[in-house]
Amino acid sequence: MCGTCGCSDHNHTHDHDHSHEHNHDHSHNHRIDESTIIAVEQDILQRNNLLAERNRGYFEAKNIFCLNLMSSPGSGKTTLLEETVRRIKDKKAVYVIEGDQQTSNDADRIASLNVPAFQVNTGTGCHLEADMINHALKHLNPKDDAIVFIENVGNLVCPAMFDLGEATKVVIVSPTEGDDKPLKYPYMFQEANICIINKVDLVPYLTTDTEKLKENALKVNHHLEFFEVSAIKGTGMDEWCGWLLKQK
Ligand SMILES: Nc1nc2c(ncn2[C@@H]2O[C@H](COP(=O)(O)OP(=O)(O)O)[C@@H](O)[C@H]2O)c(=O)[nH]1
Ligand SMILES: [Mg+2]
Repeated sequence: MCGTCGCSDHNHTHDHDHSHEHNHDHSHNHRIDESTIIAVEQDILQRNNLLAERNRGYFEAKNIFCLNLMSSPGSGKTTLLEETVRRIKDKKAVYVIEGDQQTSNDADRIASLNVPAFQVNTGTGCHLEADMINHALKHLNPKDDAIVFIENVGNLVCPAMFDLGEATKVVIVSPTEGDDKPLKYPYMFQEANICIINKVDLVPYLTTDTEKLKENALKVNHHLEFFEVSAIKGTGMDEWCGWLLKQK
């Protein structure tokens, strides 16, 4: 997990006032006990969980429905969000928190729809954490009864391990990725409540079996609820948006 890939080294670019002075011994001949690594990972996750509970309390007090959208890069999270926002923004106050390692491209795409959007750049980090959401919420200051969408950093692994205080985790997968991804990356599918299969317009051109994809996802999480959509063509968007608006 993250302790291995190093992404838990916070390097995100929101303003904070702690010192960045390091005093590491960079020699490579020391050995780190495995239990030390586990303890550090547990500390990071425990701290994150505490902050996530604070976010959850904030959402509950304001009757805000918050969703955390996760997928590999390019599955269509931002396109799906754009189309969703277009369809529901006159019925519901909508806010979007965008996570990416670099650039404000996605927040700019959402903001051009006249919806408040806040970009978090994680630098080398490969997932969002609860403190980044807390920071974004202070900027966005969402109204009561709103929907807050979080687009996580494109990654099918690490985001699954970090609770952000959301009510619902959504995994998005597209048929271009093949039908075996739920088996190869089970944690993401285990953690999710909803699975959106996006880009169904491409199915006729691919060998991916959508039914097999769903079967594999249900093998790791039999509670998953599915939506099959094409964010580009609009297929399935009525069902998805109808479900969203019924949540609160
Ligand atoms: N054919 C097709 N392409 C899509 C669909 N949704 C997104 N895309 C394309 O997939 C690419 C990545 O989309 P983007 O929304 O940026 O993905 P993200 O990285 O998950 O946010 C873009 O070229 C989109 O136009 C879809 O429903 N059908
Ligand atoms: Mg995106």
